[in-house]
Amino acid sequence: MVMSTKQAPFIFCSVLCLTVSCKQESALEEKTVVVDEARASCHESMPSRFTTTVKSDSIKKGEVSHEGMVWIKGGAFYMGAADTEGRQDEYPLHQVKVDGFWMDVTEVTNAQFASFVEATGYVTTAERVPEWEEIRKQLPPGTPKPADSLFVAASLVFTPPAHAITLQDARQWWSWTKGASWRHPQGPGSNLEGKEQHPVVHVSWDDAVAYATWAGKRLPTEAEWEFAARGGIENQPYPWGTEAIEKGKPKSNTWQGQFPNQNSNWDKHTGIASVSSYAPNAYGLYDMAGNVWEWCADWYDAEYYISLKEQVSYNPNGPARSNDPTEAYVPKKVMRGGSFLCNDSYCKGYRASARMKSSPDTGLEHTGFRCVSSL
Ligand SMILES: [Ca+2]
Ligand SMILES: [Ca+2]
Repeated sequence: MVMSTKQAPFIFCSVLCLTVSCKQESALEEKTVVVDEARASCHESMPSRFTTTVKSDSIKKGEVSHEGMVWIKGGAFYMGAADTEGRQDEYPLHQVKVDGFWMDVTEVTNAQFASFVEATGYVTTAERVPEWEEIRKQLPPGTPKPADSLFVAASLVFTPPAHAITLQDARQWWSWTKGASWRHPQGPGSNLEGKEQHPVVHVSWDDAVAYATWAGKRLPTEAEWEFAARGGIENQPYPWGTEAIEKGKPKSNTWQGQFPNQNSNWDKHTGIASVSSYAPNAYGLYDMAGNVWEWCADWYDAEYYISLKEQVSYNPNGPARSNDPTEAYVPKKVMRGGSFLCNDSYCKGYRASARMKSSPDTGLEHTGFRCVSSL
């Protein structure tokens, strides 16, 4: 099987479906998810990176520096969607209290991540060859091993089609690209020149945890992230309040125009922007809406908010295990904030309460992170 970016089965599960017998196809269809447009996002139901080899356990905890961080005074807030714009997993609105914490004012940059890699020799998930024994854990039982040619170090790169398409299948604009990684965000022909202040991308959750450990920090809980994103503005849809995203001045790096083939560039950034290119929220935090999605510490559970029985949840740190009914076999972590690919007519991931999820071993061109510290 030839792997080319445009035609090829860049989505691993699609590849699997093409390589198994008819008898097994029905089981595999569970992995080939066609997205319900009403609930779609720019990367909903994307495949896992399919390796959970964690090298982060060899990273020694560093000494935290508060440079580039801001103290977020804790407090109570209502978590979830206060309007009718939310997805099902954003309800019910519920009261949460979080203790104070330090938070990076920007997404972690390529320059910062490069310092980490230089200091530790860390190799990211996307730079490693996937391992079948790990892959099979996230597939329906009995799934046969796909062709060896598909086991390559790769990551998912945004490759927009030339014409308008229906938005039912995210595989149309994501390509499983050999050689794509944080060092080569658009694939082997790309590099980080002039992108030192861009957020690092193609980092898995495991990579983000490794960096945070080295920096003496941690990933934010989902509750901390949303509390911080709201900047003290209660029950409003965006980190800046209520103004519609395409009214007034550009407020964040998202997608304007017809997704995914036409970007009007109204916000002056077609792709990823340098961190802090737009105004911060009231807590001094940049890009809490848009630019890149940000990993949180918590497992994702579509029904987590429903499960909270307490009147007020104190420092909630997520469910004990993942629960994504759309992909039952794949454990997923929470991501927040939306990205440069989020569009008002489609994803709306930049809403303060919007939740997204991905498997901890997945890297994508629109996914990064920032860190927090309690100390
Ligand atoms: Ca943009
Ligand atoms: Ca962001």
